[in-house]
Amino acid sequence: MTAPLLTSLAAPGGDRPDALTVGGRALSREDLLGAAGAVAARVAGAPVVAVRATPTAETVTAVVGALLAGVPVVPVPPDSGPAERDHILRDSGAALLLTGEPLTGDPGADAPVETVPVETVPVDLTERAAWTKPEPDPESTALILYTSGTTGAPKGALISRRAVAADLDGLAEAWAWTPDDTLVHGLPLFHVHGLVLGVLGALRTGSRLVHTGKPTPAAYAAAGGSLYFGVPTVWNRVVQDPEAARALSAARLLVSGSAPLPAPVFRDLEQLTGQRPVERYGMTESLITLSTRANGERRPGSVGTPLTGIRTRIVAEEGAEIGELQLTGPTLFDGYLNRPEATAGSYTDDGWFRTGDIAALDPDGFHRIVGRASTDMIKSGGYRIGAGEVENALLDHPAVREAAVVGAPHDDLGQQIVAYVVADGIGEQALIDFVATQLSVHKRPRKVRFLDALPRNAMGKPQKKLLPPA
Ligand code: MCA
Ligand code: AMP
Repeated sequence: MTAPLLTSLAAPGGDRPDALTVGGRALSREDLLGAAGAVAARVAGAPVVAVRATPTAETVTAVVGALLAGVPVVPVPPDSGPAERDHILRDSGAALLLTGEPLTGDPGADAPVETVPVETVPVDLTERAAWTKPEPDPESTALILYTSGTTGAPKGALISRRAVAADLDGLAEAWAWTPDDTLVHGLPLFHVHGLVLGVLGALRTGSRLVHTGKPTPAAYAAAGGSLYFGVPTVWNRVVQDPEAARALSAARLLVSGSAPLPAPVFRDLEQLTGQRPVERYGMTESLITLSTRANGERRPGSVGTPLTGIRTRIVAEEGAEIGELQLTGPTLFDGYLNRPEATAGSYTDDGWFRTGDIAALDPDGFHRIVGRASTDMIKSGGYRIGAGEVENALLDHPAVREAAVVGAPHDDLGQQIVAYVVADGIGEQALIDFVATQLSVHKRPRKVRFLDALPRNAMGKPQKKLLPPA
């Protein structure tokens, strides 16, 4: 039986003034509960609440406050442009936006201006209120996480409290994660990795949390943690900085996920820190489902075995050894908000979730992720980006007539976004900047190639495989 999501947050004993440090601001658990209690009182009864997910203690307080009150949280990337932000607010129906940013009369030129009507609710870390109501139904929605598909605008994945709790318990078991740990990371607070594992995981296990603001090698080295989280790009940057890497030798566990960890980075980490990283695999829709173990073998290119409660199968074509990875278990999402067809399409007829990832199973039960079924899902720096969303943003520019977006191999980012466009009278940088003003900054192309026409088949469908090299 899984304990309710926030049970251990208020567990007695062991509190310390720096139980959480986020963006340089330290809070005890009592501070957090008090300030989050005030948030809970403000938002209680709302159907859903958005949170401007800056890497701050205010964001953590806002999320915990809404969860205390049982109000589903929609994290909004703080750098998202109006097209993406408006979509998230409109689609989720959030009428309240929690933010730690001071509400002055002059928002400044860079401050986002919502075109969707939303009431901004300030989060004040100095407020205190006791929240004494019991925990909401475990089957209710904890988070609505917007995530890209291959086409169209991002979809809101409905994640229940039960799914989050089950996943965090599975990870605590796999990684021997306890209150004695200090978790360090600097990942964004609007995705599963940084928010679910990186914040709610620390709160549920009772470990200390140091969020470094940005996940730089120097900040990781200075934080003195026992448990570190990073996407492969972060680990690649760590091994490029041998002094910072060596400073992590004292850590208990270095964990990589969100994208494949290149074997050379695995080996360099082992050489510089004296320990092999743990690699784990997950998706927004399923949370983390596979991992190597703190007390088990860790090998390059392998994401290990299922967490407790998860079952996997690989559906391969006749005679093939690799195929689509499919899952069942208590960590799966409850569907996409407002999108019954997309939800139905993500499950097989016999009820298994289709990850869209291609995997292989070793004889000892270890899983290897060998690719994705669709080239239209790009992973850059650990961010999931749908080619279609970037293509639509490009096509919104009046000078662009056709657009095709791909993920090209990149040493540091895994993949980089490259756009091929047919356009008149506009330069590369202007188009990159245009996308950055519409979507989140990490969704802008790194390169734009101008073509006279996109390669198409006889039916007129663009053929991305025939595009020239980036
Ligand atoms: C970026 N820059 C650009 C462009 N793109 N400038 C011009 N043109 C462009 N096209 C700018 C950036 O704004 C930045 O500026 C500078 O260039 C460096 O960018 P970059 O190389 O991207 O580095 P970065 O900004 O430091 O980002 C790398 C990163 C980041 C920190 C690793 O990608 C990141 O935080 N990734 C984590 C994603 C994540 O959490 N995914 C989890 C999804 P400036 O320096 O001025 O800012 S959840 C998930 O996947 C599942 C469940 C799972 O398994 O975990
Ligand atoms: P997201 O929904 O943003 O969490 O992205 C999920 C996708 O990230 C998965 O479908 C995989 O393609 C990829 N992914 C996550 N972890 C790993 C990993 N350890 N190895 C390979 N791919 C991964």
